[in-house]
Parts: sequence; C-alpha cells; structure tokens
Amino acid sequence: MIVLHHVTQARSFRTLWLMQEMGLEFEVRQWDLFGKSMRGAQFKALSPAARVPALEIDGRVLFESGAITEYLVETRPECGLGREVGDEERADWLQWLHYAETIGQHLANLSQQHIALRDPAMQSPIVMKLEALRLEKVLEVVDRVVTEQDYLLPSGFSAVDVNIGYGVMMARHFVPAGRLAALEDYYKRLVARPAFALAKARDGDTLLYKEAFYAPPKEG
Ligand SMILES: N[C@@H](CCC(=O)N[C@@H](CS)C(=O)NCC(=O)O)C(=O)O
Repeated sequence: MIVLHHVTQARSFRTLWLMQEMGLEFEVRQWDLFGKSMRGAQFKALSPAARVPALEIDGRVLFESGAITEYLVETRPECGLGREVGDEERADWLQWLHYAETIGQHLANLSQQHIALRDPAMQSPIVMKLEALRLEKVLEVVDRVVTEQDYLLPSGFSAVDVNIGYGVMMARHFVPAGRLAALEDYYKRLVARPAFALAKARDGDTLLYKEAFYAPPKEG
C-alpha cells in the first residue's frame, strides 16, 4: 500500500491531489508541522530533512514533491499526466514542474513571517511586503499563460497543473484573490476537478493557515 506522509495544507497536498487524479489507492498519515514528532527519528528515517511530503511507494521512500510527481507519472505512464522524453511538451512540462518551487519559495518565506514567527517582534514588515510583491510577480507568469489556454500545456491538464495549482491556491493567503483575472479562472477550473474535491476531503482539518488572507503590515 502506498503511504503518504502529510501535513494539512502543506506541499504534500500536491502528492495527495496528484494521486487522486491518477486514481491510485493510498493511505494518508497526518503529521503536525509544529510538533516534536516530525523532528523524531521515526519521521527522519522517512524524510531526512524532516519535511513533507514523504511517500512510501514501491518498496522505498521518496521525499521532494517535484521528484515524487515525476516518479509517479513515469512509473505509471498510463495516467497520461506526465510528458515523456521526446514529447514536444516535455521541456515545458519540466519547466513548470520546477517553477512550482519558485512559487513555493515565496510561500515559504511568507508562511515563516506570518505563521511560524508568532512573536510580532521577530517578524519583518519589509520582508512581508516584499515577498507578497515577489509572489505576485511570479504568479503573473502563470496568469499570462492561462490567458491563452485552460491549463499550463496546450494539450490540456497534466501533473504540472497540480504542482503549480497548489501554489496558486496557497498564494491566495497572501495576494488578494481575483487580482489576476486569468489566474482566478484557472484556479476555479482546478478546484472544480473531482479529484481536487477528493483530495480536499482527505487533507485534514488542523489548518496551518487559519486566516483566509494575511495582509502585509500597514506603513508607518
Ligand atoms: N522542496 C520540498 C519542500 C518540502 C517542505 O519544505 N515542506 C514543508 C511543508 S510545506 C515542511 O515540511 N516544512 C517543515 C520544516 O521546514 O521544518 C518539497 O517540495 O517537497
């Protein structure tokens, strides 16, 4: 049985959603991002940097959500969600897969500022403001592409829409929803997918992001 080690709303949602899109059977084990157990030996044996996702699959454990996406679609090509070497969309597919972590980097910085650093004295208003602007800039790149087509690749939905789509969803906590019109429509298309709803139902309810929107601090 495939086992996904997951934290509600974390990057492991990418793997959860993708496996629902692929129609795979799997178990979800929930962890607490701020608890001690993720730093313990049992979890570190699965994920040496103590991060999620970690995926027990095919007799081994994999970490890194981008690598997991690639592994899943390559070992189960019948899902049609990857683009194999030689496919004319392969280069774009890879580019979007890794661009998801460019979005992820700003999300991580903003999450650290707004959520992990609970004491306001430790937060940096300038970092919060700058990172929200930089997040919006990287989203504009996605917005431009989905102005022309429904999904990131001309041929339609693929696994990279999952990895990027997770970022688009989480970015709504820091960049006002609807600011980029085509991106908003893209988001609506993604959340209307039956597999997204199935993944959401298994995401868990211990929310990391308790607010729908974290505004940057006011000037002065
Ligand atoms: N690039 C990695 C990042 C994994 C990652 O940083 N996950 C976060 C949750 S979104 C985590 O587990 N953080 C725990 C920590 O930083 O201690 C991936 O995509 O899998």
